[in-house]
Amino acid sequence: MSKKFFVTTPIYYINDLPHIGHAYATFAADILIRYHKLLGEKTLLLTGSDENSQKTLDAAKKRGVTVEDYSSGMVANWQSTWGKLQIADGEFKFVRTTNIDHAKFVQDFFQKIYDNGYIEEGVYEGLYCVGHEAFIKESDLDESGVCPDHKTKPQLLKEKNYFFKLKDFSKQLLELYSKNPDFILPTERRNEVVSFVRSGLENISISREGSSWGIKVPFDQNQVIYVWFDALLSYYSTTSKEFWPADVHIIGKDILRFHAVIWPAMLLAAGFENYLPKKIFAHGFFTITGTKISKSLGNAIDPIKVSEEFGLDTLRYFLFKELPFGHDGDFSLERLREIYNSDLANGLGNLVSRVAKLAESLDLTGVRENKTPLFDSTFRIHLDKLEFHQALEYIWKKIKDADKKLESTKPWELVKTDKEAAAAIVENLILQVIEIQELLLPFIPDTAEKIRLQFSKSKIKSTKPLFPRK
Ligand code: ME8
Repeated sequence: MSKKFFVTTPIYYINDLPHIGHAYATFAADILIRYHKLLGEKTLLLTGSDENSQKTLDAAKKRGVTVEDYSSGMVANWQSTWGKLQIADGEFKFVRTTNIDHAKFVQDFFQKIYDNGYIEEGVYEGLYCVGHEAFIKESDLDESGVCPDHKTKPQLLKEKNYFFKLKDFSKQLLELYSKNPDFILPTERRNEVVSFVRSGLENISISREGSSWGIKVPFDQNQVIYVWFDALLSYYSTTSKEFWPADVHIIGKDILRFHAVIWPAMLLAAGFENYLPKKIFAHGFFTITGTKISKSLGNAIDPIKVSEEFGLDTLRYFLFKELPFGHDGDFSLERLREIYNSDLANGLGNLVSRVAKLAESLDLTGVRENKTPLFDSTFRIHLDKLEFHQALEYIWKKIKDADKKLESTKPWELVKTDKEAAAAIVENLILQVIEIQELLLPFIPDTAEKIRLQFSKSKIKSTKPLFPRK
């Protein structure tokens, strides 16, 4: 039986259209899927829509449509975005939290935790931020009393709620982190979580009173299940058990505590200790000239527009080259153009076109089947740790090495005196190009496929540049 690989993206809110930040997390999952698929594994990429949120209701109201119409229209937009961005070659699973099977799974899970004694009744008195869909503290607000991320005043609640006994899991969580040093990556994020749990957990409210929107608590029709409890379960609610546990949850650093603290505690409480995820990777945030990306600020960048202008592979390359995965930084089209010209047009594109031209002039045959094993150990280590930036640097070092070899051996001059020696050099360069092409497959699949086709023909021919200078 082949190994399986299951990766998830966040299950996104649908109060707006996808922007470059959502595409970033989803491309990361896609890179892993393509990589594991090439290793011969059975793969699953799960993404979806987190619909049982107050945000969905508010967005529908603002547009004056029913929440059902709003949601189905928005979901169609998100699905078509992932299709246009060729996520997992179109073979991904999209879960909707309004799906009936999902709701049933969530209710059963809630009941199981209740039966296991980890849910108790209580009164929640405090603040709630709809932007975060989270219970927050006074100390989380800025000086003017608003949520610093959403610039909104939190709701003041006093209501009967069901509480999850998160505190009971402190010891097991700390053991989990210490036994599995790569459970939370990058390491700085892991350290943050460890000190958060060490500083003492509190039990958390996992229901809301009197709301009509959401999944009902199975034994109390007056309460709906807290949207995060519901959303986290979407990783498993409609996926086949053969894929459990998740190999990697890709998330942004904004939602780390939900994933690294609450989610494993929920699984432990339900007796799902065998299904604890293997890895949680919290990536960083893109800003636009230093400001948070948001529709309300009018600075959200549409990934489809950028990919139409510069090419999908350019966008994919840029996002993972520009920032080490896990760091924050700015997204700028100027930088994208710079990197396009330096790395793709002058780097990769130029090497491929020079080698193809030389091969054509020497009448060389392409490589039908590469004998070397796919992906060397350095590359594998980088991808296994989601070190995308380092993996790309590793590939671009190979491009530079091949360039240097071209420059130092000058086969275009050698051919005048020793055609055989020139052909031997170019044949070697063809093998180097093929090796580079294979390493590129998870990152820039269309380009890699074009190179493969060009260099596997019985007669290698030069073609138009892969990346014309812009
Ligand atoms: O939090 N830069 O959904 P969400 C990089 N529904 N990544 C960004 C980004 C940016 N500027 N903006 C958003 C939710 N992201 C919940 C998740 S999971 C069970 C429930 C990415 O629509 C990043 O991955 O607010 C972040 O964590 C995610 O979008 C948040 O998406």
